[in-house]
Amino acid sequence: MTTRGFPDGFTWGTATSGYQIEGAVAADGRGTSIWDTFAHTPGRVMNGENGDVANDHYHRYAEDVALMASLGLGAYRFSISWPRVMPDGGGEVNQRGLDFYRRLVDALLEEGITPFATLYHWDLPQKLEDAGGWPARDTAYRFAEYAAAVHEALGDRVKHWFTVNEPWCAAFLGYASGDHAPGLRSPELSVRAAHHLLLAHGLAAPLLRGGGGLAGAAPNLYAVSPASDDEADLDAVRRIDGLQNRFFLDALLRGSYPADVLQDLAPFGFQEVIQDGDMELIGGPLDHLGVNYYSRHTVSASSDGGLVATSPFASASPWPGASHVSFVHGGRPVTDMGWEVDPGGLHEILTWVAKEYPSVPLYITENGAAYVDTVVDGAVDDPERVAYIEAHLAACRDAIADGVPLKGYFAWSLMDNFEWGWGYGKRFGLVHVDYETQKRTPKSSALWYGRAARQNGLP
Ligand code: PNW
Repeated sequence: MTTRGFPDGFTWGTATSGYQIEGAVAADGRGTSIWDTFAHTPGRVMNGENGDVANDHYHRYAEDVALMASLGLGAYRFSISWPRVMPDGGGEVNQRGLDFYRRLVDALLEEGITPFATLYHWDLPQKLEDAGGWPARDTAYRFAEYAAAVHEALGDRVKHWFTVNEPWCAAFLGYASGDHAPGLRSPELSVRAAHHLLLAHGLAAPLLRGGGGLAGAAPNLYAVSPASDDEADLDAVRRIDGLQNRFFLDALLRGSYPADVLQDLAPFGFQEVIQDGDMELIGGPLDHLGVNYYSRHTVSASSDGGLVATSPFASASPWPGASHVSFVHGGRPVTDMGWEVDPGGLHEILTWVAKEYPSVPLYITENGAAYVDTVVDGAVDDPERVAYIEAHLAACRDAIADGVPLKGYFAWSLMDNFEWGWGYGKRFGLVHVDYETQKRTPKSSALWYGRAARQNGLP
């Protein structure tokens, strides 16, 4: 029993994000976000799908919270929609938008489920994009204004905060490859966006720490390995690991960007974006670090491979300074996203982070897999997802045994949802969603995971 167990107080949760589940895009004074605009632009999302209705969670949150409670889950990571709270991105606060999150949080607390709130999961108010978006420094100051408004409304109830989710995706899929909103293709803009997303974190974190709040960021990290021992492939690893992992972690936890990445990004004018005092803000105290982990990248300096499919329409590179690098298959089984399953990579990332950036408490803020699920007699049996989550939880447990300060795990996702450029075709949920009827059906993975949560260990 003990070897399958986790430390007392380990947090077991699931995660979602606002645009992916809420729907109700016109309700209660919500403003438009860049994802509304992007999804309504033909050719951006598979089958022309969008988040207008999504899982209708805005109206069904009580049912969804009851579902979490019935599964025995102790925590829930959700994101707050900036344009619900500030329809124009700054200035006037929309009380009705804040009220939704107050109702959600109260419902969670009533069931004994600890809320973990993320402030930015990619739904930038369109008004701010029109004014320059993340490449504009002002967006970081508007984010701080938004963070202060949210903290004032919810800070008495929410103690666990994440500022930005996956700034790599927001900057490089949004502004370099154009696979995500706002769909721009400029390496110069993308590196500006990356810095300002981190600056936004740095400005907001101190505001969230008031009243006993704990603040962190949630970058997506990858294990990275070379296709061969060739020097050129090792340099490809350096570049990809640099931009995906070290760029964000060094900034957040050391208050500096890695020298080699600064050099790779110099052709895009990156140095000029950084102002005096920025790095002190970005590298300020961090109460916890969220790690989103899905897979490993195997990289080559040759053009043998391709890009990782970040949307069905992917074409441009999301890797400024490494656009010559290609991604090859490492020979592991893949999920329905085409992403390789590599739990060993999670152990590698966790032990590496704990060694390089010691003493910051860690959470796995996302981990999970898309598979093709079928409903048979009102039930969904998804043994592949159970195996994926079990193997990654075992990697977490082993990392804890190796001394990694891992405090909790959030499965992505509570339920099937709008998977960005892929629309509703990719299902990451522990709970199946029928988009015709909005019926929720716990898959066998949900029942398995609930058992793990209740016994604080692998079943
Ligand atoms: C993350 N990539 O997105 C997000 O935080 C979630 O909203 C999303 O649903 C989940 O992972 C599954 O995709 C990513 O192409 C999107 O490298 C794309 C990539 C990575 C993460």
